[in-house]
Amino acid sequence: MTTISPEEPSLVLIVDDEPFIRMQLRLSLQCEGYRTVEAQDGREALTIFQQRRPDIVLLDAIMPDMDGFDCCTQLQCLDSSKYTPILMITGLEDQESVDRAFEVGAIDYVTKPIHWPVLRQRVKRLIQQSQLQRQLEAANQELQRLVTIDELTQVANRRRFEEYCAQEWQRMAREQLPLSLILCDVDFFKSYNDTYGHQAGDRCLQAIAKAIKNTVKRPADLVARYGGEEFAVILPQTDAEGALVLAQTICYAVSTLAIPHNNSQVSSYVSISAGIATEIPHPNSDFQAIIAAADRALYQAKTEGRDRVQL
Ligand code: GH3
Ligand code: MG
Ligand code: MG
Ligand code: MG
Repeated sequence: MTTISPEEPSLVLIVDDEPFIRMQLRLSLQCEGYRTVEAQDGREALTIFQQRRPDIVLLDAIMPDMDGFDCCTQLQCLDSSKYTPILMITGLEDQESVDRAFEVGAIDYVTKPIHWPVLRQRVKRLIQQSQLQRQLEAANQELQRLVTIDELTQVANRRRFEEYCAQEWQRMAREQLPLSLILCDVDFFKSYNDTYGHQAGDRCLQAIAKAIKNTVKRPADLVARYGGEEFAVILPQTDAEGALVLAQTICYAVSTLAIPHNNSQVSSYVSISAGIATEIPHPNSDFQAIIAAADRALYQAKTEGRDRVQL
């Protein structure tokens, strides 16, 4: 993005049908250190906007072919224009034109003849504001990622798991469809850490999370790190049979990672046990019920020998 880079001057798209005004603006803006690009009507402006992604648009209102108002409307429809300020520069001073300019998405309005000291400040401030908005949006996205993703394994964290489980429980209750939950737990992981070290243990968890994630393909399914060496998979609109097939595929995927585990009592490689629960939720019931049921199934898989799936 041109705006984030401190080395590269901001790019101004000048849109006006009068070559003399374009030249005036170009020279003034270039003196201030901006880069400029020009269009002589709305249609050309749209094309150049998409090619060059300017940091601000200075838009004339009256132009042949496509005028500034229509151009502004069309620019608003582009995802890439989200934070790009559009400043209308026009000879139209009547209330209707001013109102219309703001309605179609202009962020500011300046009348001709251009008062350069004012325009200069407006351009500078509008670019600064949009850069700040972009940074805020990026910071927000990062924050959102941090509160929902498990740092070590990059799958959803416990908080996101609980939130999604509650949401899908409600949805399945409304639609009276089955919700399945798979809880997976690494077998003899304490002794894995004791044998290979905690860092190797971390890498093992990362590999397992990746294997589960690669196995679970539907967008509505959620893979989460439920606890230390436990992973959960939420499967909306999935019956017990479907969950069983997926759990078996997950166990197989983990076994084919072939991570040596000399002190496991069930295999020479790292294995997992999985417990499955499936329910068509009763309206007003609590989603914790399905977690407890999956946990019981997991406990049974452990006591019956590990490296297996229990429905
Ligand atoms: P079981 O087959 O019954 O599940 O035995 P287990 O040894 O896997 O179970 P236990 O609950 O005794 O031990 C879990 C181990 O997981 C202990 C803990 O140190 C380890 N663990 C939990 N979180 C992490 C982590 O983030 N990184 C690493 N390396 N180890 C972790
Ligand atoms: Mg004009
Ligand atoms: Mg455990
Ligand atoms: Mg374990």
